[in-house]
Amino acid sequence: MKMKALYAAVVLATLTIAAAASASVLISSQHVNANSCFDTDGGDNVLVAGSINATLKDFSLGGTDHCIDQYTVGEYACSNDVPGTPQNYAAFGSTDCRTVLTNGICQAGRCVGGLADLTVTSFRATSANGSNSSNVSVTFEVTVKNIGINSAPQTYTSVNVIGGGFASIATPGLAPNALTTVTTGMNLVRGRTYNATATADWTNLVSESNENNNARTITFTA
Ligand SMILES: [Ca+2]
Ligand SMILES: [Ca+2]
Ligand SMILES: [Ca+2]
Repeated sequence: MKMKALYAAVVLATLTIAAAASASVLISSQHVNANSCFDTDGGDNVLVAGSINATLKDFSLGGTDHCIDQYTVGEYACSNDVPGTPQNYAAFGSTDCRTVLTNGICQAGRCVGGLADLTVTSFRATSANGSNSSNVSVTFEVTVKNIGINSAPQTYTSVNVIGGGFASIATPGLAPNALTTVTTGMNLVRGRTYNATATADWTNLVSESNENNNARTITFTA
């Protein structure tokens, strides 16, 4: 059989996708041979990534659910699976996952709910060389990673040096699995040993799936 993409299908405004899990907005639909359409996720089901197969005359049609963008799932369904719709159509529609699940996003062709999770993966203090004064310039490098499944907007990362100082550093928004390194500097007493803690999202701008993994503490000698 020849393969033909369903994307080119004629749009029929009369066909709506509606099922238990969601109500996708119709993008396109295609008449197919009677009772030839099969959907692995049983209909307009945006919580499961499925695919459909059908035939039109001697052509094979098909499509696999996929993410149109970060928030939107593209969902395939057969009218055979959708009560109240014309029979023997294959349809493609979209659903904004934020309307289905709290903090919903599209991931691997389905909607998942979830939150960002910021954590400090590295925290380093480096003293400047070459000065003989009693003070020394110390640079702090903090790597913040989003290990959650949803994006985080811009946040603030703190560096708190006990007996030394405090800094709040603007930290860019991070997609899932993205990381960034931010820096700040302080003048500290040369030769003194300090405890310092770096904390991601210290002003608590972001709701995270784990709020207890945001801080990392080091001991260093300036
Ligand atoms: Ca699906
Ligand atoms: Ca489906
Ligand atoms: Ca966290």
